[in-house]
Amino acid sequence: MLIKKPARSDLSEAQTTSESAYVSRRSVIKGLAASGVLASAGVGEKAMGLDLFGGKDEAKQAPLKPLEFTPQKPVPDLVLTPEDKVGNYNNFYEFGTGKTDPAKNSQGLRTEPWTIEVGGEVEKPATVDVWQLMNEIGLEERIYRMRCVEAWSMVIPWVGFELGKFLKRFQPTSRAKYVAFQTLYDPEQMPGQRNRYIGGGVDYPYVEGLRMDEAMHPLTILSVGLYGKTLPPQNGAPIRLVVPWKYGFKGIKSIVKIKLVEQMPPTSWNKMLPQEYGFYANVNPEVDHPRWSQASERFIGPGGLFAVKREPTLPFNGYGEEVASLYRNMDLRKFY
Ligand SMILES: Nc1nc2c(c(=O)[nH]1)N[C@H]1C(S)=C(S)[C@@H](COP(=O)(O)O)O[C@H]1N2
Ligand SMILES: [Mo]
Repeated sequence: MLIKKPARSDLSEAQTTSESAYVSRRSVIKGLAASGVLASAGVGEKAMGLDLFGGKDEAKQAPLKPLEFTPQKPVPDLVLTPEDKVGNYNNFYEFGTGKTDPAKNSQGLRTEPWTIEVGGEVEKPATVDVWQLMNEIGLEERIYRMRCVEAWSMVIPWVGFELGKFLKRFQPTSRAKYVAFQTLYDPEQMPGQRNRYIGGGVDYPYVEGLRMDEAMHPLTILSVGLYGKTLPPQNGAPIRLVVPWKYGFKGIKSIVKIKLVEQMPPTSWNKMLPQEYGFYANVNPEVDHPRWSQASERFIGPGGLFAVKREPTLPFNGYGEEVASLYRNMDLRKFY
């Protein structure tokens, strides 16, 4: 897989140290998990107040469990976004529209038990227990760039499995042309679903969709963890979609329903502002958002506020070699 490597000269010592520190801690965690030393919960990562984004309101992080997974081959030059930033700079409007709101407001989300209902154009519809699935499906690490449509980006070490492998279990019929996803609808737990102001005016439940070939592409994953542990609630616990060549809003969180369908399904941001957010939402530096340029992005990496770097945005977020062929005959200005 193609991961954008910053030039050597762009790397500060702090950045490279942070990457290697993660790798060694990860193997420790894996070792402990394998030897059964860690029961569950709070692997020493506690609440992360993030001075960069307003550290006064420290969120008490819900306990996370270590996961067993196949690590991705190390990419020496890759700069990861530190874990505390991945967990304290979020979009999850069900918990508020401020970047630190999800970390503050989602820690009580009940993620166990959790099931996903898979249906529609499949021979074998079923409801899947997500925690059971995590134990048997075989998890792998995927270090992906993530580019939000708001022109900021991160590099996140996800843990998950290919959506395509998962969908095959249900035997899609020949009529399945698209996949529709739905987030939990539970106004009691999600303040943004009780109050339009808190929820940013989104029509809940949050819904997303992919074309069948996009869903079956090996880069597309369902993620159940990051940095070696189960997903923090603010990142979409216990299971969310990750499509690295598309804008972040395609990565729907806390999924409860997956339906294979014949027609292109409605998607939340497209319903709200169709002239700004398309169904495809492929990262494209040449097609600007009506209100801002998409030519570059702020990379949220290690270091303080002034270490945030502006970098050029890459077509398909750097994954063009793998995915450009999916859109061979399409006008990407029209199908944004
Ligand atoms: N249910 C739901 N999923 C969502 C969102 C949301 O508001 N609700 N925001 C999206 C947006 S705009 C982005 S950029 C990513 C952010 O994922 P992260 O917070 O894990 O980085 O989640 C996406 N998934
Ligand atoms: Mo986003």
